[in-house]
Amino acid sequence: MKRQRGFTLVEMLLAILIAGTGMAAVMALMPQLISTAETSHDIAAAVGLAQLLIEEIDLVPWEDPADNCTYGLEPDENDANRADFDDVDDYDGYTDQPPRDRNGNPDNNYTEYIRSVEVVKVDQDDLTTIIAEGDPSDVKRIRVTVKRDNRIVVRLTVLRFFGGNRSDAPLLEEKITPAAP
Ligand SMILES: [Ca+2]
Ligand SMILES: [Ca+2]
Ligand SMILES: [Ca+2]
Repeated sequence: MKRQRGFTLVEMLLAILIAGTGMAAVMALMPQLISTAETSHDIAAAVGLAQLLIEEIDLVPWEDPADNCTYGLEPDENDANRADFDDVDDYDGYTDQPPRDRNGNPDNNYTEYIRSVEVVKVDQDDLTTIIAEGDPSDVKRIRVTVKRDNRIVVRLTVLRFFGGNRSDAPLLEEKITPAAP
């Protein structure tokens, strides 16, 4: 029977060196791994917060029922009270921190997130072109941006068509990862 050969000293040293190097590589990666986990948690939270506003805006009419409707809030509506918002463009310029529900109740689990909404009219024949508020078009673009620590975490964009339909899924337009710690 052949005798098992023991490790030589050089082999032992090599093994220790390799293990040490591997450990050092893992240790060097740790901050990055933690930061990636934080980032994906951050993005998931921000997408959820943006989605809530997108879904709320889905429920209001394309245009105010008033005879003389204006772009943005109509004169009888208050920008401090989202329960007043009753058409898509009323949300243009809306911002909150912490995020609030339609009745103004804050969600204190997400106080570090800032949401803002931009509503613009786009050319119905070229959906990438923004046109003046007074120009005729059957398409409004709604964009919800969620920021944290002065950086954009996510930006969701949907198109809303006259008559009530909107583009299928919100487009996750930007997903900016945080700077290295
Ligand atoms: Ca109204
Ligand atoms: Ca309006
Ligand atoms: Ca309105």
